[in-house]
Amino acid sequence: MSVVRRYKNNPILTASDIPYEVVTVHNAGVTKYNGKYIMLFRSHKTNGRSIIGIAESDDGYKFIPRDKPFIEPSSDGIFGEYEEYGVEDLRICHMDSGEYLLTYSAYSKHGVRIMLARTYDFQTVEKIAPISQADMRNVVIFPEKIDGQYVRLDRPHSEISPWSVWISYSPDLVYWGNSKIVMKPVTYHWDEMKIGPGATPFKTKEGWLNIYHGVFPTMSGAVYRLGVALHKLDDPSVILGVGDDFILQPEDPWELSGYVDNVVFTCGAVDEEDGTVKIYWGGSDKVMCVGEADIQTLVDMCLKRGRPAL
Ligand code: BMA
Repeated sequence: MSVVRRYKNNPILTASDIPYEVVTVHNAGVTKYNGKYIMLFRSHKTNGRSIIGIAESDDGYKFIPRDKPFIEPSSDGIFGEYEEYGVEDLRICHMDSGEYLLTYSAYSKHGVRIMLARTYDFQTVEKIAPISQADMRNVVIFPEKIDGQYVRLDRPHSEISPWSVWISYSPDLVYWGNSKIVMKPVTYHWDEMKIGPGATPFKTKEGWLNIYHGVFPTMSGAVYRLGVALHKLDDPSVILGVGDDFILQPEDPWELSGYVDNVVFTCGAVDEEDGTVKIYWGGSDKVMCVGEADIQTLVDMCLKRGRPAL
């Protein structure tokens, strides 16, 4: 049986469900709020630039979109300057203090960087600050402070090393530093070209589970798959193991072909009390899908059939 059990009615949300004009629905952050599942999804508009929409669900499968987008590029100030080309791939971090932190990629003529926003109720959103310089994507924040510091995984671009996962720390969410590399792709492996943080990490008894994406180059383009890594609870810069095998690859027709072919890409997962996790992924940068995995199986992949992180 495959590690991730796909939901039988995938895809769960597509452009035709959205009450304003968009051509894709994908790469969504997902969390629980007030007993409901909230999805903050990316959509390409007909000009090719992206915005973030919002949808709600009682069961984590059937999502109802609201009639207006949730985050759009600002038109002035620092956000206007750096969000002109669009906002993409948002992650939601439910801090144990109650707030929901949102990190997303902002594109502009200056490159791509990460923005931080916050909401308490998914009605209003406050954009807080840019939290990286250019060439950074895929930032996920850990849902608890560790040793008094906020902790995040990020993914800088490098011409020398394949794109890898780093960790950074902050006292206030705005200024980040003490960065170091925690995980690299493995040559001639399913993730050899580049890796990046995916869903916001969640806590298990054995460690923080990080569902990440890895990319393999082929003659017909890149293939995006998902894998797992386990970070030490009290020091997430230590990786206890990286699963050697991918947990999900493009197989369904809407994962093999769409806006960008051969892509499964996650920005969100919800761990449930029954020991399963709902993993949400964009199929071919065009539709939203969901599947379920047993958390212990994912942990065992890291600890028993793992590879070193570096
Ligand atoms: C990455 C990001 C993702 C996208 C993926 C596949 O570089 O742009 O948003 O899903 O490529 O196209």
